[in-house]
Amino acid sequence: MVQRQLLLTAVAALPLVSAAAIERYRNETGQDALETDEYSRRAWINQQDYQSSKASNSWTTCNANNTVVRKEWSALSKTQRKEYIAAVQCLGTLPPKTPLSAAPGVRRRYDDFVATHINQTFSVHNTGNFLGWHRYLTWAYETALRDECGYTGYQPYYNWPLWASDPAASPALDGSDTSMSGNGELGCTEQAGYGIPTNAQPNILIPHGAGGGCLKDGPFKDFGMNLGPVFSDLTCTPPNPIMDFANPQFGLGYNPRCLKRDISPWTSSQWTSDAQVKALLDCDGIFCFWANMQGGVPAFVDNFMGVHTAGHFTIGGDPGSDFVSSNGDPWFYLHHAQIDRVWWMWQNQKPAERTDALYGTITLADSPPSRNATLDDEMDLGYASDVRMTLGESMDTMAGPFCYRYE
Ligand SMILES: [Cu+2]
Repeated sequence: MVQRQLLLTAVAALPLVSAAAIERYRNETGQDALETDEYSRRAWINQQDYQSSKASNSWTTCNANNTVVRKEWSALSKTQRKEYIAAVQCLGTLPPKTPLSAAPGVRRRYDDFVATHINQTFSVHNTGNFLGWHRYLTWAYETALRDECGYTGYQPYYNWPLWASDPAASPALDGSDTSMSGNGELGCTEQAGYGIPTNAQPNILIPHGAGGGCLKDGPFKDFGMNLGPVFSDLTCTPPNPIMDFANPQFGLGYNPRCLKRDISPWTSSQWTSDAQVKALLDCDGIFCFWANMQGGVPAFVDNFMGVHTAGHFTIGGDPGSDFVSSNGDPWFYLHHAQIDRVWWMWQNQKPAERTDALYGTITLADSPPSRNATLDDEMDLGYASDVRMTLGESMDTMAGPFCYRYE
């Protein structure tokens, strides 16, 4: 007990982001810190309590001493950022594991993860496994960066509220050589905006920003994209050559092109602020959390986008605006680490009742109608990872194959 108290004191004193980031946030909002970051400090304290009191085998393999920490991009040193960037670029040069007979457009190891996301799109979004499957995907990607590309750090996240008023000012999106690249060139200007959920039926219309074209700077300027898009909101980008939904290879045809973005402070400032994230974290039950995370039920009415979609449309573009192939832009994993962090924070406010809380069926928005997801459901990542797990094994970041937490 004494030992734990010492540890907790140390945790509370650690800054979650760089001094410059806090300084900027303070100048802008008059606040010294994000309210939601307090949830993350509490989450770690509660999680240790919960895990140690369970006295399970998992506490002997994963505990307070060996749990690894995922950090905000701005909390990484420039050297650490460069190491992460180099590892992602390495996945862009290694050969794919997916055979061309399964996905004709796959050209590199990075694409295995995109092909898997495209293949499983309709059974992993707006479903009971949405949070668990994306936790598993993000972890498998982090594992590939480490095991196959020599990365020695862990998956960083992008803490939306810190940069909600001006995402392009974030060190993750400022276009510098230590960023994940910045905005696209001004492009696709004949398009007035991007419709949510679709251009054809927009409940919310995001206005065209300063980008819309190919990335203009930063390490991923020439990274490009081989698969998708399927439902791109950005219309001036070539459609995938395989768009027949009856074809199991739909979206997987070879379609080499540049990465495009249109960074949208209009979107991030409205739906990814500290207040928006706090409202989500204050959800009492899993239905409220699961639904509001993804834009509500029914989705995207009453001018509500939800942090998941708003995070994707903070960069938008191609493939960022296509929920099917969106992980073709490496930005995806910083955003989804934050999705995972917010879930972890919510779970660990009341870990005993929330760790295994599940809501949703096994089809997207329950269409066609299907059974509820269960903790015994098996998940796989196709050729992206050899590790298989059940949905139940993905519920706890300190059990199963996982042993990590967030700052
Ligand atoms: Cu996804």
